[in-house]
Amino acid sequence: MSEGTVTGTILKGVGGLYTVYSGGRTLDCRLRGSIRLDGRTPVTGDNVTLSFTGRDGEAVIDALEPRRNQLIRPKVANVDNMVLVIASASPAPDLFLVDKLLIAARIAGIRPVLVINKADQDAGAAARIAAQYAGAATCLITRAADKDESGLAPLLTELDGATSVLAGQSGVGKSTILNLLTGGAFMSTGAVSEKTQRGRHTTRHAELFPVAAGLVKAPSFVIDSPGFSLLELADIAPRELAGCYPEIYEHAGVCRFQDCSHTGEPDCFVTELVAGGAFPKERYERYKQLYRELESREKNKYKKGKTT
Ligand SMILES: Nc1nc2c(ncn2[C@@H]2O[C@H](COP(=O)(O)OP(=O)(O)O)[C@@H](O)[C@H]2O)c(=O)[nH]1
Ligand SMILES: [Mg+2]
Ligand SMILES: [Zn+2]
Repeated sequence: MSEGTVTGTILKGVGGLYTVYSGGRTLDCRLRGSIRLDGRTPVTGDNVTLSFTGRDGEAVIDALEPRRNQLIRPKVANVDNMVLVIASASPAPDLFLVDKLLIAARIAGIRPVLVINKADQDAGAAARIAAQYAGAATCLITRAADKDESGLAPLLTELDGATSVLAGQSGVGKSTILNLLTGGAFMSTGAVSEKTQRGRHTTRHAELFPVAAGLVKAPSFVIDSPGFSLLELADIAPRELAGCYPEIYEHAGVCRFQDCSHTGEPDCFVTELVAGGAFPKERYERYKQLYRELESREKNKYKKGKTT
């Protein structure tokens, strides 16, 4: 890096104008020229090299660093954590949804964090869900509606120095959490774009928000996940499903059948894990159901391929 250049992270880009976070402040930036970026278009979350134009608060993007990963919706690069938020009681937690999001995170190579919010509603239920997912993700129990951010303390450690996508059903407290984390910056803009999302404008600019400086040690970013973009079961073959369950692949054993699907065949190590309590029964039951879902999807694909 030569003198006068700095690095930054793209918070959002609209019509060729990028808002870049660099050293605790935001800068308005344009691209130096697409040739220098190898024809690639920067996206939210990209790490960039900047040089200053001489005008206050303005800079030019000179280079784009390689991406570690990239999500499609929200369109954001270099994501470290997928924070799945559920409520302890209301809205009723959809554990199929949690399983599917955990699978999606695993496939995308993003660390999953399960946040069981609204612990004040039913602390016992929150603890039971955390126990059920202990082998699958980092599980945190929070109370985002507390007057200060103390109810979010366990989450702050996980977010520090990272870029995190929040996902989950509506009403679980995502906006409340994002608002606390960003010192209100999320509400002032996020609330507006959420409204347009329900209207005619279905696209929404992916925007990262810096976590308020006093809450974390290193620069940290959060982003909301709009709508139901992450709720579909990933397009994987049924046999790949077991590879998305740490409880299974971290305790890999031997089954009688080499091609065992772990859905009830005799002498299956997964059945033994369930019997011994290492793989919670409820999650295993949902595993079997998701396996069948993937299986019938595969069959339908084959049928379509044959007739057309
Ligand atoms: N009881 C309780 N209510 C909460 C908590 N966190 C958020 N809420 C409330 O739940 C409602 C939905 O929250 P919101 O942040 O809009 O959820 P979102 O739809 O996921 O963005 C609001 O009325 C919040 O005040 C919590 O920890 N406990
Ligand atoms: Mg919201
Ligand atoms: Zn098996």
